[in-house]
Parts: sequence; C-alpha cells; structure tokens
Amino acid sequence: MNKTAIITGITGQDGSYLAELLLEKDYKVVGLYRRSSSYHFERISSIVDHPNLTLLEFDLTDPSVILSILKQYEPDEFYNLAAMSHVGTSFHQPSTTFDINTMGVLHILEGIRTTSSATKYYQASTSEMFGKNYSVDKDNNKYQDENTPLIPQSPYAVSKVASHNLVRIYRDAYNIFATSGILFNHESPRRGENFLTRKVTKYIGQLVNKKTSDSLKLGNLQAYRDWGHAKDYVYAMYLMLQQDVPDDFVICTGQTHSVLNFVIKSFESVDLDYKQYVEIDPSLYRPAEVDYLCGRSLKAQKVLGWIPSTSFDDLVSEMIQSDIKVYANV
Ligand code: NAP
Ligand code: G4F
Repeated sequence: MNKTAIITGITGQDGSYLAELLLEKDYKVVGLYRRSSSYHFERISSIVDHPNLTLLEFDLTDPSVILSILKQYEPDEFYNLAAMSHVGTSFHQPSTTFDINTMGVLHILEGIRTTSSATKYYQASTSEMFGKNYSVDKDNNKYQDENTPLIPQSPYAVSKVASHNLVRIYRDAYNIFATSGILFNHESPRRGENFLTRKVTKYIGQLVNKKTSDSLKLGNLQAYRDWGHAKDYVYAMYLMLQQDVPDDFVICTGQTHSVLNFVIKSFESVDLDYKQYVEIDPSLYRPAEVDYLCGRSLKAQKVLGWIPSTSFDDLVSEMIQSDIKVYANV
C-alpha cells in the first residue's frame, strides 16, 4: 500500500523538492500551503496536477486546522518544512517568528500525540542553532556536529532551538517517532530571492541579460557558510524517516566558504569583476551574526548512508545558469 506523507511548506524550496521525491516513490502526498492573495505554486508547477498529490490550505499558527488534517489522514510520515525562515527578518518580526517556528511545532506534536501517535515526524532544525559556537578537533579545525552546544544568535535561531528541544522531549516523554535534521545552508535555483546566494545569482542573471543597471547591495561578506544543494538535503530528510529509531542528524557538505568567496565565484563564472557591481549597504548587516558554519555529518554517513552529491562549484554554476535563462525570458 502507498505510504501517506504530509508536507508543510510545500510551496517553499525544500517542500517542492521533497514532494517530487516522495511522489516518485509512490507516496500519497498531502501538501499543506498557506492562503495567499496571488498564485504561488510556481515551485510545484511540475506536480500540481499529480493524481497522488492533494493540496490543502492551512496555517501553522492555527492548531485546529492541523488537528483536523491529522485526524483525517493519520499519515505515515509528517515533514514539517514550513517556517519563517529568513534570519534577518526574524530580528524585525520576532513574535511572528516564534508563533510560526515554535508554537507551530508544538501544535503538530500535540496533534500527533493525541490523534496520530504512529506518525513519524521530521523537524526542520538548522545549523543557525549553533550560532556563535563550534567544536575544535585535534588539528585545530573548527566544525559543528550533533555534540556541539547551541548558542543561538537570532530570534529565528532561538525559535528553532526551542522547537528542536520540544521534538526531543516529545520523543523521550511520549515515545513519538520525532527526528530533527540539523541542516546546514542548502540552495538551488528554487531558493528564495532574498537569501544571499539567490540574490547574487538573480542579479547576475539580470545583468547578463541587460535587465538591470543598478548596483548589487549586500551586507556582511565576511561570514562563512557550509552550502549544499537542496535536492541532496531533502533525500536526507526522507532517509531519516525510514529509520527504526528517531534521532538528530547533522546534514552538511563539510566544506565552508565565505560570503565574499560565493560572490567572487559567481561573478567570475560570467567573466565579471564583482568590485564593479557590488556595494556594501550597512543596513543589511544583522544586529548579531553567525560568523562561521562548517558541519561534520559522520553520523548521517554512517547511519543513513547519506553523502552530498553536489560540489560548491557545481551549485554556483547551476544557480547562475538557471537565472541567466530565467532573465532571458522576463
Ligand atoms: P522557504 O523556501 O522559506 O519555505 C518556507 C515555507 O513555509 C513556504 O512554503 C512558506 O509559505 C511556508 N510558511 C511560512 N509561514 C507559514 C505559516 N504561518 N503557515 C504555513 N506555512 C508557512 O524555506 P526552505 O529553504 O524550503 O526551508 C525549509 C525548512 O527548513 C524551514 O523550516 C527552514 O527554517 C529550514 N531550514 C532551511 C535551511 C536552508 O538552508 N534552506 C537550512 C536549515 C533549515 P509561502 O510560500 O506562503 O511563503
Ligand atoms: O542567505 P542567508 O540569508 O542565510 P542564513 O542567514 O545563513 O540562513 C539560512 O541558512 C540557515 C541554515 O544555517 C537556515 F536555517 C535559514 O532558514 C536560512 O535558510 O545569509 C547568509 C550570509 C549571512 O552571513 C548574511 O549576513 O550572507 C550574509 N549576507 C550578506 N549580505 C546577506 C546579504 N544575506 C542576505 N540574505 N542578504 C544580503 O544582502
């Protein structure tokens, strides 16, 4: 019999890739999206009419709709990917961030506990939770893994630490299969346009097609991120829910690059010098920054058999080529 999976945030980057993966695996997918005054199914355009996909309107801040959907479907798997996911925005909208990212998770966990206790739950935890912190190995290399203590640096990160802990508590106290994937930054041509990577590749797409004469305004170029491909990372989510035992897993590439390096690489790939186009806008600096992220995913490699398949250079190239194509036709 087909398994049933609920995905929250199906209109987002990860939700769209995960829905495609599960439909390929013959799941019945129930995709939950929030109401919008305009059409926002672009990322799921290839599957929107798939016979095994049901799309339902909901909002993560409303426990009643979550409860009724859980009662109706009693899904085998529940992937909670919806969130207020922008770190910078969380400084301006901390309360909304908590309502969605923390209270929303509590509503789902309570729903599973009371009405659908056999459901396997996936929580979208994040490397942002490490914040200022890192571990150091015997060769003095800095990294983060499942044992690195969390020192969050933004309202977004604190909201995710709270939900990460709720997941652990529901697992231990109520014996619910609840797993957290601690995913490092992952990108793709479907990345939201106000995240660093897509902001850069979108600008280059416009520039190459002579659709902009503005400069590219950016904030802090000195932070380091461990960037992978979203398609690889949703496969890790799927693997986590195929295990017999729930746990926490770091998912990353193990390679780190500065924001500046991402910018230089992107401009170089179209034979341009970033210095002629990029302007630093101090208003884009965050009140508190996460300076260094570089993960170690040895546990995921060992237990899940997961390794990333996309290199940093291939990721940059895929995003640039995609945006050049997009803005040729706009
Ligand atoms: P994304 O593209 O920003 O997608 C977020 C999704 O959440 C969208 O579908 C959005 O709907 C939905 N959403 C937001 N508020 C909602 C609400 N109140 N009710 C219902 N749905 C709501 O994020 P992503 O990059 O796919 O990330 C997926 C998850 O992984 C998020 O939880 C994020 O925090 C976490 N994460 C991401 C990364 C990363 O590098 N991408 C790394 C670690 C963890 P709309 O389409 O209507 O906006
Ligand atoms: O692309 P970003 O906004 O990603 P950030 O803050 O690392 O968060 C992303 O990854 C997290 C996992 O670690 C997720 F949990 C989270 O949901 C999100 O997906 O910024 C990356 C870096 C930061 O250091 C930021 O300060 O780029 C720097 N940056 C410099 N100029 C900028 C800009 N970021 C954005 N968004 N826009 C700029 O103009």
